[in-house]
Amino acid sequence: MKHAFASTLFALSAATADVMAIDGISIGQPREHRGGSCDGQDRKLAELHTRIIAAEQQLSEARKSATADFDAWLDKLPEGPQLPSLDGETARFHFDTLDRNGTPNSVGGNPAKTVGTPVLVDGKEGRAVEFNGGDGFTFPGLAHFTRSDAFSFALWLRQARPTPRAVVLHRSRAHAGGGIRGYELLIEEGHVSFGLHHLPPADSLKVVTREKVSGWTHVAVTYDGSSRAGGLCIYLNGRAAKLEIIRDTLRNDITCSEHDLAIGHRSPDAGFKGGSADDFRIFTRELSALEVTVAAGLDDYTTAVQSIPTPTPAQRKALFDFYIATAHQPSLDARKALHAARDELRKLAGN
Ligand SMILES: [Ca+2]
Repeated sequence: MKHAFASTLFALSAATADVMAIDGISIGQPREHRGGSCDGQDRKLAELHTRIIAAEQQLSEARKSATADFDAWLDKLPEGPQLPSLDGETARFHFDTLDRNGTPNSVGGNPAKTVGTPVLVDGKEGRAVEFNGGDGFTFPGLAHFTRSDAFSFALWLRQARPTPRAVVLHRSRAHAGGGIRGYELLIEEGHVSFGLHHLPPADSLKVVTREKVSGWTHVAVTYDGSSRAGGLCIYLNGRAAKLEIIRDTLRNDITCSEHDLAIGHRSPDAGFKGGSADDFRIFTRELSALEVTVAAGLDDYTTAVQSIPTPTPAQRKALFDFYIATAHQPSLDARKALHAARDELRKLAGN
């Protein structure tokens, strides 16, 4: 599902490109002098693009060379598997208790802060929170992601009824018509969408599920930090959803220093009126598909481990992707280097 944009970038070296508008800056065209050397900045930009391409190739090579290590890792997995801990989890909200100040974060970080008067109702697991469209929570200090950061969100959702638009989760500066910058999870006529926006529609990426949701649904969003729609996945009840790409033109940053991550509401906008949420989790990495099934309460991991030494091809691929995402050190190192290069480019672009 990943876009192979490395070859495109590689073909457009700084020496040959007339105009290259990727990551918010153009290569090879005159730019305003800002007190430094334009040539020097162009050179630095070209170097970073080359570094990104090399880091992507390194990550790909690491994956290709992992088979023997993977087989050794499989042999060491214990029988009678324990569910894996999901690394990189910075927050988890069960919404089982609520007071005027907020609700606790069970992994020990910042609690959620109550906005308005959300109420607790029977949930997917214990209690859940129900919103009136103008209330919910904010999450101070959490999920301050840039477009270079990999991240994942997972939560149970239940909408009261399909509406044209319901803002479920967002960290953004304003609503869509007011100069939005940030990220957002919406339900639109029953379809789940996720967007990363600098200024839509020209500078934005957004995907939406072809499938509609109803009743309690486990929704997970994973993102790889590539600034490409192909780096976003939405899972419904633990399964990757077929997505329609609405936009794939994000070139500048999505950070929004003014507001906290929020659930249930955005003003002025259509909040998640009558909707409920349970077991909201935030991760600072891209979960693998097998990890998403764990978050969704499915038994895929257990059955895959029990299938060893004769897993089906699908089980072997799921275990391999999980291994690459969590345990294969060359892949972990390559992913870290790729993030560093992408983030340096983002900062050079001034956003
Ligand atoms: Ca709960």
